[in-house]
Order: sequence, then C-alpha cells, then structure tokens
Amino acid sequence: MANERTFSIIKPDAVERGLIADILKMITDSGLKIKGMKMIRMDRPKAEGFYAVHKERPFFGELVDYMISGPVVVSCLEGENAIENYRKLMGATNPADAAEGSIRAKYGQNIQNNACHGSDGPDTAKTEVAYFFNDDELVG
Ligand code: FUP
Repeated sequence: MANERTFSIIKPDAVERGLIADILKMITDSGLKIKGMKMIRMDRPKAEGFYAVHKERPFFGELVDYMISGPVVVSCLEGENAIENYRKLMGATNPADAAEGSIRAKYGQNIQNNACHGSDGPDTAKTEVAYFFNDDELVG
C-alpha cells in the first residue's frame, strides 16, 4: 500500500512522566515518519469534540478531564500501512493486555492513562489529522 497517514497523541500521563522522547524514538525506529508535530493543551470543547464518538460511554467525563489535565504531543505520522502499524506499536487499549514491547505495555498505567492514541482506520485518521493540523503544518 502507498504511504498512509495516521494521527497520534502522546497523552498527558506520558508527557508528565518525561516520556515524550522515548515514545517518539519507538515511533521513528518503527519506520514511521513524522509529517507534523506540536505540543498543545486541549480545552474542554476540543477534547469533547475529539472523543465525541464516546459521548454516551460512562467513562466519557473522566476521559475528557484526563485529556485536558496537562499538555499532549499531537503528531501526524506517515508510512506504509501506518494506521495498522502504529496500532500494533501502541498495543491494546488496556496496558494490562498490551503485547510485550508495545508502547502501552511499557509506559501505560491503566486503561485511561494509557500513554498514547492512534487512529483506528482511514476515515478517523483523516478526520483526526484535520482536527489538529492545517495543511501548512504538515511539513515533514
Ligand atoms: P483505543 O482506540 O485503543 O484508544 O481505544 P478506544 O477507542 O476503545 O478508547 C478510547 C479511549 O477511551 C482510550 F484510549 C482510553 C479511554 N477508555 C477509558 O478510559 N475507559 C474504558 O473503559 C475504555 C476506554
């Protein structure tokens, strides 16, 4: 498959614990290229919009509180099969179930504070990249 793009977040728990560089190294060592990247702090409407698909879930309020609790690093990653490859590199949502060597197995603390986010398919990847980046910020 031709080059594909996906969207990544290094979440507040990982930023707070000084893990930005470690996680970015795992990402670039895997062959994914960083097209665009920035550190931001989401406000409540931004985080609610990002997780709108989970609006009715019981964990929604806590998830939003957590995502706005500190800065995050958002990036657009590119590579062959980037969406699936990055999902594999992240590991399962719950770090307790994540494959050994994956980002969440190494750095995730629990199902909420799970260190990173990655798009789950081509449509969400497109939407999520556009939710955080203008075209002129994708310079890599
Ligand atoms: P993922 O695609 O692996 O990020 O997982 P989901 O889309 O299923 O969930 C999105 C986020 O909701 C997870 F990263 C963490 C959070 N979540 C909880 O806080 N509690 C849950 O029980 C399930 C998910």
